[in-house]
Amino acid sequence: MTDQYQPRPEDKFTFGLWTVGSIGRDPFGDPVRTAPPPHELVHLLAEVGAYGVNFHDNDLIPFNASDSQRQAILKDFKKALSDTGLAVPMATTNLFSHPVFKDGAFTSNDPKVRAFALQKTMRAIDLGAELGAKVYVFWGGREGTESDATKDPLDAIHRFREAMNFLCEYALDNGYDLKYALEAKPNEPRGDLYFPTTAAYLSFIETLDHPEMVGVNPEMAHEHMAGLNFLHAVAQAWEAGKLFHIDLNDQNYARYDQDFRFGMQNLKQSFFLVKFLEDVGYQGSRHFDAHAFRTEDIEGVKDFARGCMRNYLILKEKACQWNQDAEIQAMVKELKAVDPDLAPGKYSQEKAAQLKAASFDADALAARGLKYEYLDQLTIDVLLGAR
Ligand code: GCO
Ligand code: MN
Ligand code: MN
Repeated sequence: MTDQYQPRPEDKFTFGLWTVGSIGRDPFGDPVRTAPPPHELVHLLAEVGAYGVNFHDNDLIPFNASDSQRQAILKDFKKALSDTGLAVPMATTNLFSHPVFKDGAFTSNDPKVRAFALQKTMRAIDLGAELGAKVYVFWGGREGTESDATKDPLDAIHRFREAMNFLCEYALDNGYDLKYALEAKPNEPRGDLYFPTTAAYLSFIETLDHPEMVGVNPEMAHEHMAGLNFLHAVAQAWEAGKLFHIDLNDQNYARYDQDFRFGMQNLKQSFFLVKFLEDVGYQGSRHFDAHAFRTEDIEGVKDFARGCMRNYLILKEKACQWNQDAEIQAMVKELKAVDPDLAPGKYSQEKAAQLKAASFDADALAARGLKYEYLDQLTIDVLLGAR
């Protein structure tokens, strides 16, 4: 499809090696595709028009790779990056695949496992920094429990804090220009994961030694798994100056992490999300943490990747249309109306007394129709191309 919805580098569209490299394994079935090596995935991403590629340490360098294997892989990967011009904006650690992490990494009950997780993460941070990553994501895939008989939740919080404080100092000590982004998920693969929502991380971050270095990486599917409104989580992160990264994908509510193509399922939520990111001027990566259906071959993987970016760009255009629609904007303006006489503003005894003495006709206020049905329908008309 060649039209105005072609991705450009300034759109900052990124994919993980693990996303376009997904081999379609699920708990019930074997792989349906073979993953091309990382340097070929870089070329695939360049072909579909992405701006950048992100990775877990072991997406690039297998867990047991020898030094010479590591050197060879890195050489090919760096060549692919320079041949295509793709950036590496983000990197992360795989702290969930190896069975050693079966009871968690930073929160494991075993001090040896916790130490190993720190070692693995420091090495992965070195790798990310070497390749130019500016954001480092922490998704605690195994940081949780099946039974609370097995771990004290306070210990888990303390251990996680100790690890994050240690790793902040590590980045500072090495002069890395790196920010950390914490990614919440309510469950899966553990029965319950600690810090289940973006909001949980936002409050935790303030308890760290270097809160300025640490923000969040909210994922659409994760908040939807918890039945929450993703836009509201993103808005809270943004307002706190903590939206360092974002994982875009899609899925139905109340399911496992389906990782569908962005924009394919919940059009309206996706629309308001894109509109928000564009309206506030979010400058970070638009990272698609999703993968192609299990029915697809490598061409289908490209269709999937193109579709994520295309849907974002179509929704961005719709957001523009919504912002320029005279009727919609007149209504929005009215909703944002302020009355300086009634705004509580900063507290003073005088202001409090004045407010307490004011008279309100609550029944008359309540009787007004707010026209939200109409405004929402205008939105649907824009979205469905009927306007
Ligand atoms: C998941 C997560 C991961 C993380 C990734 C980056 O549900 O599997 O979303 O894909 O985003 O590990 O940290
Ligand atoms: Mn996920
Ligand atoms: Mn994710």
